Amino acid sequence: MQAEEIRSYRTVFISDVHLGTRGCQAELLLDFIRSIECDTLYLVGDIIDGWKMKSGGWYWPQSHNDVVQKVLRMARKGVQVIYVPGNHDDRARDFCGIHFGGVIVARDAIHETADGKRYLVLHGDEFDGVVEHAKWLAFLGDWAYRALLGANTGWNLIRRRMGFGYWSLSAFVKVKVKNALQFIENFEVAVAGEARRRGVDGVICGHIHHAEMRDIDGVAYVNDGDWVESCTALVEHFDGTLEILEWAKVRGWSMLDRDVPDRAPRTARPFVTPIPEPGVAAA
Ligand SMILES: [Mn+2]
Repeated sequence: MQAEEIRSYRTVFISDVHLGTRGCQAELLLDFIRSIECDTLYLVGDIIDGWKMKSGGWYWPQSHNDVVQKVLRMARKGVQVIYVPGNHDDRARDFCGIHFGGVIVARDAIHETADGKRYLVLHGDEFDGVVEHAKWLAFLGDWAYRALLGANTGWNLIRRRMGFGYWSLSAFVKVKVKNALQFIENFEVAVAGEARRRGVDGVICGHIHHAEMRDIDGVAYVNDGDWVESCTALVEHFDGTLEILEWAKVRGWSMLDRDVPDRAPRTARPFVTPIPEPGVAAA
């Protein structure tokens, strides 16, 4: 195997992976996981999509298995893995307080950075009054937003030339986009408010598939994004600095490019990891 640069971080946060769905960018996530090492890994919810499992649309290729295997291996090798379940993997919330395979399950957590800042870590669906909005948001990337606004302008130009009034797509798109943006704003303010209430410096969450790092009235609001479309992770450097990594951008890959290098082992392995034999070095 080629020697490759491994990026070292104090802490890595990922969420909204949605394993078990076709939308999950498992190959990119595997590439990310193989390219990093960290002391602590937070899984900030919606890692496995139990909703899809129930509704029958379950999709579980080798790469999804590999993600689970890789994370469990990290835990075995001494990485502190903290799993904060989300609303799509809410069954795991029954296991809060339990350790399995080196993974700690918790309803939420307080993370202290190297420079002494304290962050509340939670998935965020608690602050999502209307879950439907979040589902629709998952499909709204920046490109979609721009495309919709562009379509809106063009649409009305055509309508005007044809003698129709200003209506329809315009209003629809604008209200939808405005609702979506308003939803993000409301969500961010609500989550930041919870951090303020708990007396911490900031909050780290996921859920709305929208990576962000900003100050909201003196509280740091940080969202690690998702691995369905934006493929983002939040990393903490050893000096405590937080950074959002857009992995496809880091790699210089287009999200439309299907030729993502696939270095996943081809042999199928069991979903549940057996107890490792002593003396066998994990690759
Ligand atoms: Mn969620």
